[in-house]
Amino acid sequence: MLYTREKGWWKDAAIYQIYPKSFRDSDGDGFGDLRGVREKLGYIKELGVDAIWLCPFFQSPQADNGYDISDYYRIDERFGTMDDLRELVDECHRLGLRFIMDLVANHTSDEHEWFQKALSGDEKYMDYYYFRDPVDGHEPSNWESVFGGSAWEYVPSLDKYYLHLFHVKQPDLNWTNDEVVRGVIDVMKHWCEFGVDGFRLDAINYLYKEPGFPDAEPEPGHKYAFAAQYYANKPMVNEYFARLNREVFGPYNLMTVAEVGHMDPEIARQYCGKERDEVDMVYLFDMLNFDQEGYDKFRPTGFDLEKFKNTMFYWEDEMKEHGHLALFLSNHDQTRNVGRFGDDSDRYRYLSSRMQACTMYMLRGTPYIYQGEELAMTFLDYEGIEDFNDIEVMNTWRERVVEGGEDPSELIRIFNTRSRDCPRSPMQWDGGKNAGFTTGTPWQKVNGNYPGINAALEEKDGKSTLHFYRKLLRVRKTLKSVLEGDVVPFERDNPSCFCYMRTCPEETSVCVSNFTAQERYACLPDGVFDVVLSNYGEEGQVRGCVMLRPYETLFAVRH
Ligand code: TEU
Repeated sequence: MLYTREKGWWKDAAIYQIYPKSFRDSDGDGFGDLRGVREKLGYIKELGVDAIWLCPFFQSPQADNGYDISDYYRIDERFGTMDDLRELVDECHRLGLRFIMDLVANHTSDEHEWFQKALSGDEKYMDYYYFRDPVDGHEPSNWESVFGGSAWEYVPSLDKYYLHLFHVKQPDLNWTNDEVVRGVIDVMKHWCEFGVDGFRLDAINYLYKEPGFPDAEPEPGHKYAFAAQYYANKPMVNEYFARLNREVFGPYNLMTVAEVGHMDPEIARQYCGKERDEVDMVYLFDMLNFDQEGYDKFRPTGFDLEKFKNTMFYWEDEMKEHGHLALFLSNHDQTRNVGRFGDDSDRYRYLSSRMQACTMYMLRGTPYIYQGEELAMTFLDYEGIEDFNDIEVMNTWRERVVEGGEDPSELIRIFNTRSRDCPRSPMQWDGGKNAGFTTGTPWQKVNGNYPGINAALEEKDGKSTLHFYRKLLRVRKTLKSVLEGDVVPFERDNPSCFCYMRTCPEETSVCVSNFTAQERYACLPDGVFDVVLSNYGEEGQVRGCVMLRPYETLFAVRH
């Protein structure tokens, strides 16, 4: 059964993000799969979301957990079969859930047929990627890969280097070659015909690289340089978006969310502005990186409410006339939020997670809830480097511990709280073996706290984070001010509270959240407000200056 793709459905939708490898394993091989996702669709539907976004499940050597695709037309057998996907998509549609696919078009796997042909010296396919001659026996430029080290890899048999902004096994595609663009368009059309309802476009603002790959300025003492100014958001990206829109997104009436980093608002407005036909919304992947030194997540600086407020209010304001933001607290690249922006101790985990959800998801935009966030899943408890998997962790360990001599236990602590492995630990379904994720040996270790933190327990406890998320998503849909209204900050200088109004001609609502473990006051705008959401179970009306208990949040509508 095909679902009618209705234009603009995403405007008041909420989306659930699934990392299939860690979600639910149906066949005991330790690896989450498509059938596992299908088993849990009832749970997802009940949460109150409108769509699911699945991270990549295509054939892949898994060097970057599926973001390195070797065949865009095949399902990796660890995830299941084409029939499993058919059943999953059909079942989503039966339940009224849309299906969003992750499209990785900036690079392929080095095991993709195109790259294999390029490696064999076939010039046609060499031009599908960026192969360049050595310069004075070295890399063609000093660009650094996102995961550390040079972004160029030498191929002795060709005496050339190729560009990989990410993993060495993720060569960048050459989008200035029209055959590449047509190849990607074919892939997209294939999946549109299959019945997907939208694309999350991975690292999509990196598609065009400055010709000549000019050297960038390295940090003092560093060999390679962060060169985003030469590959992020080049004007050609607008043209690629416009073409994809003309040929695919428009004709198939797809929802599109562009994962983009290093953004300024003017560019964000170009990508998803109302009068342009490019993409529907932007997912600013580095939006929450205000608690670290620059782009280095492993040099945390601590949570700073002022910076958090400034970031959110700034983007809301910049995008208010044109554009649509993705709202998120965590994802498969960003650590668990409850301890990051609050307190994940037994005492405050519930209060803090629910307060963060209310603060973020009642803003203007589309909520993206990442698996396990609705259970207030926490940081990891791994003891040694052997428990970790991610490439970023491995590179950082080599640089800072093996070569740099830093304290290994301190780095393990940082990895437990900041790494990409953190949100990728298996979903905690119940208190049984491996948290109900698998009957086999999980590909990544389950967090030891699962007997006390899992979906079954959350289900039983009416005051749980899970129940709060369900209520929040329900309430959100009923309020015009939340779906359409402006975001108007108040108590801007309050060092402990995050407060804003949502206003539209018909209605005014307020969100007040205390981000500290102490009692704090916040003064509401004029009027009497009916409480519609509260993490302390508050009911009734509020007015004037309210005393907020530790991590208390209130969402209320003017009477
Ligand atoms: O990420 C794009 C990106 O540049 C960042 O999210 C970056 O990988 C991350 O901050 C590093 O800590 C996307 C995917 O979300 C990510 O999982 C992939 O590794 C990456 O693209 C390559 O496909």
